[in-house]
Amino acid sequence: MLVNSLAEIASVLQASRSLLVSTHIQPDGDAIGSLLALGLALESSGRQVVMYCEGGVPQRLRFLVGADKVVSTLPKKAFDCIVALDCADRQRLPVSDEVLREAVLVNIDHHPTNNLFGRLNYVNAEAAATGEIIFELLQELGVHNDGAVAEALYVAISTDTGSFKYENTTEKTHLIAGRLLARGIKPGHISSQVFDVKPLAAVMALRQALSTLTFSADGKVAWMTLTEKDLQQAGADNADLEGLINYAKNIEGVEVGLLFRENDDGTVKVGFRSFQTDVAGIAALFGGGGHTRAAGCTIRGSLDEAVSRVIAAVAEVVKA
Ligand SMILES: [Mn+2]
Repeated sequence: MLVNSLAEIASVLQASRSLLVSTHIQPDGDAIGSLLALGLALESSGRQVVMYCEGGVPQRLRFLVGADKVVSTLPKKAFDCIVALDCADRQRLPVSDEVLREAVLVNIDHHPTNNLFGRLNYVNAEAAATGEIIFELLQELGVHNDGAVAEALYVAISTDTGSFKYENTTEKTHLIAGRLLARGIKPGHISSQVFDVKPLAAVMALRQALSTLTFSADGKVAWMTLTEKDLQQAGADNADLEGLINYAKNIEGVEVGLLFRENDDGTVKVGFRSFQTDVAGIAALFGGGGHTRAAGCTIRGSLDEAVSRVIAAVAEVVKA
């Protein structure tokens, strides 16, 4: 599902003077790491680059060099090229149709459900992270790949592989990580910043979520819920919820873990994690998508409705 080659993508980027590099809403480590790596590298090659991320860079990733250059509102200007990173579909990219119409849209991603919404598309579901693709793209571009870029790519790859623990981790993942370490980055320092130190709000949200932990009768499905009010009381935002879902998935005997998060706009965001079950297929029933063992969807309706509809669908698949 690659469609275009990295060489074709590189030549479009090289031909562009003014670029917008962006990533998905509610960005994770891969989103921000890929954004910074490509943005900084293109900037160092003399191009005008705007790095844009709706809501800005999450607090725990602000230690990365270049994080202060990422804008959270889009400047009113035209771009030759817009690069969407780690976005499975057009809706995940926070850029209006009007802005997109003027530019060449390049879609670089690793989600198998990517619907090739760009004018050029490079989608490699074998890549553990979009950051792996960016590593190869930078080689293709032949741009200077310094310590800041290496650190951003290391964050991208280590977060999407859960510190090289998930099934998506390949020999290539480690080879790329090795090349990044060769540039002198400090993995212990990066890991403690990214994975270990938790904001108080995240721990308070976890305490609340665990108090809602519920199981299916056979014990194979576990889920937690968080209301908008819970999050307000914890002082938590979306970034504080990253990884929280694993507390449901990682319980002995559980096959699918879920987190239901009530939004203030009458929708519920549902996260799915599994050991083997294809949860992307289940999420797709509700208009969502993602990876086989990590997926999500957003459902209109109350929290209780979302829980009963989704758990029924999950139980159906897990039973089979
Ligand atoms: Mn990713």
